[in-house]
Amino acid sequence: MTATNKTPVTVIGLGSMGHTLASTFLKAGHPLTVWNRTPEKADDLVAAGAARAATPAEAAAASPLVIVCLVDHAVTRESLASAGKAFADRVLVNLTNSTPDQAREIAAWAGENGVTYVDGGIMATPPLIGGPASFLLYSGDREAFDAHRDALAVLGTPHFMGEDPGAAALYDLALLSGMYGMAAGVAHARALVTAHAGPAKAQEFSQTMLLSWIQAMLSVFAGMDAAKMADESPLDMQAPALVNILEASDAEGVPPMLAAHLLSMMKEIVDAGFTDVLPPVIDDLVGRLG
Ligand code: FVH
Repeated sequence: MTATNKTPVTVIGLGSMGHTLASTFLKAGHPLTVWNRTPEKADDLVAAGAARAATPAEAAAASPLVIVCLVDHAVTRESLASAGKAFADRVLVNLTNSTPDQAREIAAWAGENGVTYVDGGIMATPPLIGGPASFLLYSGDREAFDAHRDALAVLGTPHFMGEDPGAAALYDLALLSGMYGMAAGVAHARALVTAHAGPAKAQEFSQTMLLSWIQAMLSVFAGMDAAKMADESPLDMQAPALVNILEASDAEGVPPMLAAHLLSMMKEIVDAGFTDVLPPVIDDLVGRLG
C-alpha cells in the first residue's frame, strides 16, 4: 500500500480493453504502471499520472498486482517469458481471453517461477468497465484473489469460480458462446429484413420489434424448465420453422448457413433420441445440405 492506501497496479497491454482497465485503476486512485508494445498508447495515462515501463519486466517489478490484457495466449506467454524472473512474488492476474488449458499452462509457468496466479475473464466491453453491468470471472489462487478483491472490484463485480485456474476461462467461453449465438441470430434477422425492406427499415426493426422479442425470449430462457419447454414447444414443432427460415433466406438472397447449422444440430439431437418425430422434409433438407 502507498500513501493513497490503494494497491499499486501494473497493467501490461493497452489495447482498447487494457487501456480502459488502466484508466479505471488510475481514476480509482491506484498508483499505476503501464507497458505496451506501442508505447504511445500510454501517453494520455502518463499525462494523467501513470508511470511508463520500458519492458514487461520493468512493469512487473513495479507493483505487487500485475494485470495482463493482451491480444491472445501466444503473445501473453511470450511477454511473460521475456520478463524472466521479474514476476516472482507478484500476483499475476491474466485477463487475456484463453481456453481453460491455456490458463492452466500459464498457471504452471507461474508455479515454476514463484508467481501467484489468478486467471480471469472480462464479461464487459470497454465502455461498460467500472459500471454496474460489468462483471469479471476469476479462478486460481483464492488467497490472492481475496487479498486483491477490492482493487479488482473497481473494474466490475468480481466472481471467484474456483481454484482450478481453467475455471474462469471455461465460464467465460460459455458466456461468450451464448453471446455469439444470439449475435448471429440478430445479424441474420437484420439481413432478412434488409433484403426485404432496406437498411433503414432493418435498423428500425432491430431497435423495436427485434429488441423486445429477444428480451421476452430471454426471460423465457431464464426460467426454462426443459421438460415443460419440450412439451409446450417441441422440436418437431420448431423444425419446420427453421426449414421456413432457410427457404425464405434463400429466396431473399441471404446466406442460409445459420438456419442450416441449427437444423443439422436439431436433427442430431433428435437422432440421439431426445425426441422422436421430425417431419420427413427435414431429413430431405439436411440430406441436401450435406
Ligand atoms: N475489447 C473487448 O470488447 C473485449 C471484451 C472482453 C475481453 N476481451 C479480451 O481482452 C483482451 C484484449 O482485448 P483488446 O480489446 O484490448 O484488444 P486490442 O485492442 O486488439 O489490443 C491488443 C493488445 O495486445 C498487444 N499485442 C498484440 N500483439 C502483440 C505482440 N506481438 N507483442 C506484444 N503485444 C502485442 C497490443 O499491443 P499494440 O498493438 O498496441 O502494440 C495491444 O496492447 C483479448 O484477449 C480480448 O479477447 C476484450
